[in-house]
Amino acid sequence: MHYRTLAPFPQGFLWGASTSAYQVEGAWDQDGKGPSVIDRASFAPELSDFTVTSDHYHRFAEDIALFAELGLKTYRFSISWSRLFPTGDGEVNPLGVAFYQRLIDEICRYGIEPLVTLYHFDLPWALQEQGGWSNPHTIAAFERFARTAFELFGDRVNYWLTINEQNMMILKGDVIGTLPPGTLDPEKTLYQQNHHMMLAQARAMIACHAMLPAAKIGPAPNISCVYPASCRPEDVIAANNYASIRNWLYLDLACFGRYNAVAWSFMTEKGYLPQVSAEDMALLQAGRPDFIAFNYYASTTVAAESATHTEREDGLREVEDQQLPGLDKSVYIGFDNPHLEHNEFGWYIDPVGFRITAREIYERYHLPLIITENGLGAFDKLDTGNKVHDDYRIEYLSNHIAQLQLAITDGVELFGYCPWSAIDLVSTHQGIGKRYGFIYVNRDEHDLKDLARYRKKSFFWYQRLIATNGMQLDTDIDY
Ligand code: BGP
Repeated sequence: MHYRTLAPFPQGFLWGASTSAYQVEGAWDQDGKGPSVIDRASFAPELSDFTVTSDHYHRFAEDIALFAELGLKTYRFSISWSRLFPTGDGEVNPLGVAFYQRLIDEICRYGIEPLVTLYHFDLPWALQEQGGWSNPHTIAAFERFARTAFELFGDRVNYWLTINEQNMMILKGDVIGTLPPGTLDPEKTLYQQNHHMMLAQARAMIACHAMLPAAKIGPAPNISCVYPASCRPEDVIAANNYASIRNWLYLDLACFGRYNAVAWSFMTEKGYLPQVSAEDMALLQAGRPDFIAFNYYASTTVAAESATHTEREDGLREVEDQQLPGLDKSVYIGFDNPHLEHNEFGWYIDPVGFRITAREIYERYHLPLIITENGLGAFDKLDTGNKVHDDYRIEYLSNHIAQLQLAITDGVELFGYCPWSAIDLVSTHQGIGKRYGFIYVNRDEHDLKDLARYRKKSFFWYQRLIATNGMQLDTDIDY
């Protein structure tokens, strides 16, 4: 459908940017912070660890001033659970509380709306040692953590996110999740963990509504549209299966309080069914989100399980795609999408898929949407004069935002956009060399240099875009 006129971005649209605690704060063991699963994980030795990252813990005032200069209307960040509760559910750490009080005050001082993720991958290690999300005790610990955050910060924080990318933690449980290495029956364990996280999320949403009636809360999964590799009906079924298992299982539980039928059949068939009680289902029914936040980086393409060849007679090619987590080749096979290009890390670049994803989610749940991650990871180069000419990032963002405007014109109720990331930070698996930020942090994988902050070209481009409420999308800008 071609529109003669596009709907503008709504007044008060929350132009923002995102980070997460373990990727940006550093100070991993300072001022009473307990270790998290991230601090205990092992990463490739040639890549940076998460001990210092961007040192935001010590430099947050300088960073927030830069975010204000950028013109951010909202800033999405996460609270480190083990900074607030070093052992997950014991004593509150007063220095951890003080840090987030100062951070939130600073954000609000500039009139920026804080958007807080409660839990972004960094489960306290003490809870992990007791079984992590396999142990139902973690549900109660999460509720306590959430209630404490609502009590401490709810006077200034109006928007809350429960759990970042719960679906990725389940689908890639061995890589970013809380699955101990060597777990027997990993999928069954993960789907039980998923059920517990869902209950924890429901409890947090109920608590938020009771404690902060004016605040809004929602989940933040990673959602991507799933294309069939061809118009073969079997490929369409495969795409449908994958969408249910990758996307709708999580959002149906959060928004409808029930299990997705196809995902349930998949778990039954595979022997992955979690233990679910009638009380659990009543709780899931009672906890409802006010909005849906989602992260989008790329689309995915799958073919039917019957395609046993890596190269099919129709010329389509199987791929091992990083964006295709939870790959179960007996249900769907990841295929190349010949219509799309990749970034330097092999992720498909698909702005139209962004529009499709927003439309699909909105049509399915009819809740307001906000994007909490979208962006381009690249090996940025610091040029003379401390400049970073990241035109590729500007192009990526401009193309994606243009599709968001189309989605708004399609009728999608969208109230904010927070690209990843506000400032350079350490990538979940690929070190500091894979950069996403509008602000360059002067360090390498192991050489911390001076950690100085430099505005990239994309900084000025996004600043202008925000100032025009999304009107000036063209990519030319003096730098
Ligand atoms: C999302 C995570 C972020 C961030 C981002 C980019 O899955 O929520 O924390 O890491 O992906 O991924 P990466 O750092 O692997 O490039």
